[in-house]
Amino acid sequence: MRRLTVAQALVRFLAAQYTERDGERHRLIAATWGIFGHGNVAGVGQALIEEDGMPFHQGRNEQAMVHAAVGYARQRNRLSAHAVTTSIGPGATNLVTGAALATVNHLPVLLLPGDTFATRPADPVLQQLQVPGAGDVSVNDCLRPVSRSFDRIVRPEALVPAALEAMRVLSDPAATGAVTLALPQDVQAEAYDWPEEFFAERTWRIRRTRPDRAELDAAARAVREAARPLVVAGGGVRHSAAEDALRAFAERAGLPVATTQAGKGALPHDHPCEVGGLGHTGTATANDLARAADLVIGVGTRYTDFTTASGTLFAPDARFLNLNVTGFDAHKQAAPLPLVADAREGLAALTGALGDAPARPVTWAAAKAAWEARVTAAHAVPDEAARPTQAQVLGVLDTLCDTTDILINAAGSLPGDLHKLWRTRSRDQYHVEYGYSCMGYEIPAAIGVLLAAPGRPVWALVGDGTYLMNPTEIVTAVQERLPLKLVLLQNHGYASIGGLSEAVGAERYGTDYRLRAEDGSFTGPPLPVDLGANAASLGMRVLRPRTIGDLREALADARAATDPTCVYIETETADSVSGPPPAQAWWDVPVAEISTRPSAVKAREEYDRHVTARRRRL
Ligand SMILES: Cc1ncc(C[n+]2csc(CCOP(=O)(O)OP(=O)(O)O)c2C)c(N)n1
Ligand SMILES: [Mg+2]
Repeated sequence: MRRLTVAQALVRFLAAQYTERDGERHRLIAATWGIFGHGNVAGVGQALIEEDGMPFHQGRNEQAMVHAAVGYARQRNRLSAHAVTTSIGPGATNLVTGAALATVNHLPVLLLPGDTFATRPADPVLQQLQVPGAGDVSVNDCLRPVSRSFDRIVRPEALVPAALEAMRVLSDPAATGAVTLALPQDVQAEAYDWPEEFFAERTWRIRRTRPDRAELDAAARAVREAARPLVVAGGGVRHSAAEDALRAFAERAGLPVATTQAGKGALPHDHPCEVGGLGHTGTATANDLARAADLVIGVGTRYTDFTTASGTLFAPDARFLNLNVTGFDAHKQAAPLPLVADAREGLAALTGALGDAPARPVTWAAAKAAWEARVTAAHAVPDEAARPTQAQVLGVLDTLCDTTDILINAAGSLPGDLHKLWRTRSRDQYHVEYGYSCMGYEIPAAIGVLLAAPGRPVWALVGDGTYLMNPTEIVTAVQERLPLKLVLLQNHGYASIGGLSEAVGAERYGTDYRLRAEDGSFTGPPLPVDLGANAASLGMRVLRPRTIGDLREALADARAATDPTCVYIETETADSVSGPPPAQAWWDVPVAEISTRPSAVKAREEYDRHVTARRRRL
């Protein structure tokens, strides 16, 4: 028996948990992020001092700490994760967005919010929200729907099964996401006699599920018989480290491989089988192949609306073969051919089951080259003295990056531009969080990636709107001496949603950052903000290029820098010549069915035309 508080026992337990996959062992919970308040300072906070085996990082905002943990877990292919401790009340509810992001993206993070007293000596205590008629509910219940697993430790001994179950979920490839253990403030500090074996080292094997024989036979037959198959590679390829297996499968069968945002980089951009992004933000090459495909082979994809062009991309009679570690995703698109397995195991088994069928010839080389020419055109710089468009910023970055660089982004117009234009050189270079597309993910996630991949150039690409939503983790990068590279693109508001607003007849309403004008509208001059000065005030070195020529120097300087460096640049509005190629497939954003405004009436006519192409698969 060992006498410890609940918080001390939990931290000791977490420091002894490991994962194992492919013969390699990793810490399951490699570090803990925290912001202390009365709900965790004397419990988990005190316990962290006593535990040498648990590194600690100090965050500025609870949501951002979860983003940092998620960035870390993705970079570590889910073999290792972080915990996040918060106080109760606002500290705990600030976790909700981060938890949802983790769960949507199937990325493990352990959340340890403080909770109101289990013993209820004084109701309410500071920051307690009481629900009349439901005395057992606290604000932490907001975390239930966004967590893969939720438990509240109202008695010390309940920690033992709850902690073990939390580790099981975190390390299960089919179940993982945010896992919450809510820790009432009084229980955290309570002492208990723990069985010694609770603290023994435990290794959680990350399962590589093999396919079912009958599912595999049916899948292999479909691949052999298909006339125009297309592979859709999603984030599951990355999580499973299935890139080599995917390459072998694609080469062996002669298959084009299109990618989702989470799957981009599964093959390097110049591999003959790689046909680029798929769907609304995808390439013409991939989308044309998708429209013609008779068999869609989804590998580790959730088939979001961006991937399927809101149900309009694939032919009505296309068949779907879905290789996925979860039955839920394997049965998407009313799939007649689910293949429930780990991506790497499933791809290897499929390759082995192809028999001696010859590889199909590559028929898409000309289309791939044509798209490549469009990328080159979008990057082209006719005048070094001009202000760059966003695509030209990406073009300059493209000339500087090698296989070691990692790009992080999540929202705005950048995910679309990157999906269409970025030439991904290595399997972990493209880190775009588009499952939750959460503004403000970029800077904290970059910190998590830097912790997971020290020495690599890590770029957070951030729009001005995104920056304003969550810049404060810059201070954490400074504190941790991490060479964060922040590219801050100033275009005075929401270029992405502004463009979308115009397309759906909403007239860019409320999307530009402008002063309120005499008539009450936001049509005055751009807001007099200096985001570069803001980043500098938080401790970053800030470079302020104005022209494309300056930008080249600034980005090269930032890339070589060993201190946190921001490149703050005002971008030029792109037109149809200087911008990235337009969308090659639809995205469903419903338009007002009736309106007094001609722009909305016109947009609705357009919308109705598209809607007729939508196909529900039953
Ligand atoms: C937390 C959050 N709130 C709102 C949105 C909806 N949204 C998507 S893009 C965007 C604007 C992004 O602006 P900025 O970062 O300046 O990028 P730009 O569109 O100018 O490229 C908004 C509000 C979101 N994705 N995330
Ligand atoms: Mg902007």
